[in-house]
Amino acid sequence: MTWHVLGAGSLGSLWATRLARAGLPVRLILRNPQRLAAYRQAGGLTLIEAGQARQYAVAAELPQASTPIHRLLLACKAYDAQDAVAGIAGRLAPGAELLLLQNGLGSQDEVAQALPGQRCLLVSSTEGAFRPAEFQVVFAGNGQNWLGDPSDPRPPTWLDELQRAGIPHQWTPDILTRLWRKLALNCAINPLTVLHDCRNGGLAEHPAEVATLCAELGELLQRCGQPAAADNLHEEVQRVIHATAANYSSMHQDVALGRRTEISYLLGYACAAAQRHQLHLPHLLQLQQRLLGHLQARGLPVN
Ligand code: NAD
Ligand code: KPL
Repeated sequence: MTWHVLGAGSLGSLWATRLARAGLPVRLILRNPQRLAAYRQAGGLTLIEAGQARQYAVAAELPQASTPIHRLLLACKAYDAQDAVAGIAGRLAPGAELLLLQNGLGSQDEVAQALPGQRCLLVSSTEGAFRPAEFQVVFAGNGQNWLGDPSDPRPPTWLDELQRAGIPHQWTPDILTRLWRKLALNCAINPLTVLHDCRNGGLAEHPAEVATLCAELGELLQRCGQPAAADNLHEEVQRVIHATAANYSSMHQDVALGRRTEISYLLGYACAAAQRHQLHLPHLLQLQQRLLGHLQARGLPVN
């Protein structure tokens, strides 16, 4: 069964090269003829791991190719997911499976609603990768990929292929807990690093702000039926701030590079959920307003 990977960005390239390295059939789906021509010119995807670079000539095609898709890794940003899937929906075979790699929450529902009858597996990834150049990826941080399907606890039959490819993974019936927990961590850390213009470790100088946000996020998780995701949230946020002290958060990097953030699927999703539950979380709301103002002032999208 061919793995179609939509999006030759950081994580898409990381997955595609490891699958190809294991001899598994992989095809990249690139956005348009210009990207496809540039990819062919580059000669493949290059994975840089522990300082060693190796190129893999992974096959590539356009969204409108005619072959059916049975298994798709959707590896674009959350704000691109719905449009990206619309571009290949007509190619999905009956019973096709999609792995949704997007951070945050909201995009998964948008995709699933557009594809009734297809199985959407959700992925929460703590691996780290970045692109030093087009069609090159640096494997920057070991982590885990949690996979699950909120509507069906049975694992898919192909997890052994991830094993063969050396892609760390764990099937979990509680994928929503994982996604909510990561969303809460990202809401407690990422916006503050942008507003204080600091590395994650810089938040150790703002303990009261972090504690207040964690308390509100904990309330939100409880109200949204995610008590396990609320467990010891403040302690874990402090642990992550400490463990990743030297790093800039992903949102800080996006803003610094003038790139669109995934705010609508992180803090935006959290604030909308609070509103839906008529839960008053003044500090979270104020954080959202401050962040939106910051993005607007820099000419960046606020969605
Ligand atoms: P990225 O921007 O590096 O890659 C996304 C790719 O998708 C881009 O190449 C883009 O051109 C492509 N794309 C978008 N729309 C497309 C379309 N319609 N057709 C074809 N290609 C399309 O993003 P990333 O860093 O790989 O992140 C993907 C998701 O994974 C995000 O939600 C991110 O938050 C999450 N994530 C990333 C990391 C990381 O270390 N990079 C870690 C954990 C989670
Ligand atoms: O996931 C992160 C990010 O930067 O997006 C961490 C390191 C957990 C900070 O929220």
